Amino acid sequence: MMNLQTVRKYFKEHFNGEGSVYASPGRVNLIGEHTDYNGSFVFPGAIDKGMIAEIRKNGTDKVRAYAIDLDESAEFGLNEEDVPAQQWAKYIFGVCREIQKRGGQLEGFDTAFAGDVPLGAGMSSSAALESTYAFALNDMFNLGIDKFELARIGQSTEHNYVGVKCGIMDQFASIFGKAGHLIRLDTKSMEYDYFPFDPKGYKLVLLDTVVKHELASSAYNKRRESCETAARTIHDNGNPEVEFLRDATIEQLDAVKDKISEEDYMRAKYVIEETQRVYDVSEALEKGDYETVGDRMYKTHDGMSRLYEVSCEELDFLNEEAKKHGVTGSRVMGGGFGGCTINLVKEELYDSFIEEAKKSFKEKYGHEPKVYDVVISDGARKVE
Ligand code: GAF
Repeated sequence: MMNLQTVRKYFKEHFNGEGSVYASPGRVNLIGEHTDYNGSFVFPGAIDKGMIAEIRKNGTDKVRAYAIDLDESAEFGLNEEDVPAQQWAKYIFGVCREIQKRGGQLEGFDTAFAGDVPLGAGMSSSAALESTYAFALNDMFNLGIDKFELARIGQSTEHNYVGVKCGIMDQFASIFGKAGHLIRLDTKSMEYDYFPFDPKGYKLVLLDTVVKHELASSAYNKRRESCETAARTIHDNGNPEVEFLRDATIEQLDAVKDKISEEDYMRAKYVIEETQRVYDVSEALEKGDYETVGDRMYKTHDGMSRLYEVSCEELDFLNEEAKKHGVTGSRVMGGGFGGCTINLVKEELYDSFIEEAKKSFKEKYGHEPKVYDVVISDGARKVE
């Protein structure tokens, strides 16, 4: 439903007249999961699904927002105490506040928005929303904020107004995305490069369990704390160079095993291994070696399931189905606790795999998984 006409129609109905229209996408991530708050690498790409918003200054000091998909309105001021009640409006409010904290001068505006990124599917609908407004307000109020800071504004919104201590991957991909390219981002130095991604003979497809387990954000924050505890302990025990887990080796982790909890150890082990897998995948992609890419995807799934414990029964089931069917690579994508698997499938296997996965998933869970073909697309932009 990322549809210009729809947004124009509802904006007109609610606010009369026309504003400017902006859009930002969700993302996929080939490999490098839960590495972005550990100073490590990620491999995301923006997708052809996202959020679209029409927006126009209204000459007041209030924001009037309409969420088309929910048929809900919100009105709020721009001061810290003006937090709106609706969860979706907190994202827009948070972006405004983070811009203001950085010295950006804002005034009231009217806005209507809609999206076609499935909510809770691990494709980053929230980053798409944040990036849409960060990009739009920067443009509309001529704030001159650079793209890195726009991504950080979205991330700080999550930290300070949503309560998820996320890394930078999702907002970065949504702002910096480029059609046909994955982004290899080093989250420690913030250096990045665009990696052409056109795996001849393969398809990248998402299977959405349509399951979202509760408490995902507190479980996410807890994992981040475990990683920080492990990195700090390694640092404090004779390894001053270790700032993030990305800098640590398994040997260094093993040396402090009795100083941290079993849980923190498992989390840290996963991150250190995942960091190595991202290096392996970078190299494999340069050579067009998709068998290695796929192998590491399966290993990531295994690590996310057993060590990081962010998978769930439904995701493990889809992963097993992929394996059974000879799919090249498959794993849970994004934060976990439900959502999608990302699958690298040989073209000739595609139809039979999708058919089988749908059938067996439905037999077990009573509903089919949703299927999304991945189209790697451009990042945040002004539509008109
Ligand atoms: C979520 C977060 F928002 C990202 O920053 C990232 O940590 C991801 O989970 C896991 O890789 O999408």
